[in-house]
Amino acid sequence: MKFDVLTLFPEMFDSMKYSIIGKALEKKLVDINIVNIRNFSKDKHKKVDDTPYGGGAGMIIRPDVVYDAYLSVKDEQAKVIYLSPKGKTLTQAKVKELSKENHIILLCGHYEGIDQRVLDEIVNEEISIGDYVLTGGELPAMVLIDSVSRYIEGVISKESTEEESFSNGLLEYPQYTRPETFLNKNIPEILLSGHHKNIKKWREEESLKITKKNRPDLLK
Ligand code: 4GM
Repeated sequence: MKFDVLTLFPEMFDSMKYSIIGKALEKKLVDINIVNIRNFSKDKHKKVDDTPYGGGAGMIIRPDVVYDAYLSVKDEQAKVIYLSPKGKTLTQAKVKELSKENHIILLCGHYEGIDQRVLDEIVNEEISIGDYVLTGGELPAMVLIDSVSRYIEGVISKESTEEESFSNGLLEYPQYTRPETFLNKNIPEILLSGHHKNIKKWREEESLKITKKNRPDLLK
């Protein structure tokens, strides 16, 4: 899977060289190409934004600069995603669907916004990672890359995506490891029984309990 990221803050993506995504990059299972939108400014001061037509606060990123950045990575087969609080909410089902793509181009905007004409021209999907506003689309782009990459063969084990929250529409059951007693608390006795059918039943009940408590909306 290839990701191109169009951003004004390329250094923010340095953090993706760590942990599981870092390993996936080393193994060439995913490729992340960061494109600095500012490199496409024709202005001698490398300016990329200007004041909004019609007035109002803040600055708007110019469409020509974003378009030239896009042309540098353009591919008719690629899906172009704009990360914005106005987008459709990212869900695990959507993440799974996106993992089937070969090439995704992510456009990171700012609170100041991007001229609508270039968005109308190049964006296939507007996606939000949740109902809150951030200073930029970079963290949402990293959230999308991380969540999608987990479904790419070889990044994590198949079993890891099979028994996790949302995989069966419910939140995950609690997990325990050694020591058997911690701060005077024992682990649930059933987990020591070796009775796999009863353990499975207990885990399903615990899943339902935590989902009812924290996310009753998932049960509707
Ligand atoms: C406004 C318009 C995405 C703000 C476009 C981006 C939250 C999300 C921004 C933008 C963002 C989200 C930048 N904040 N909920 N801020 O996915 O790119």
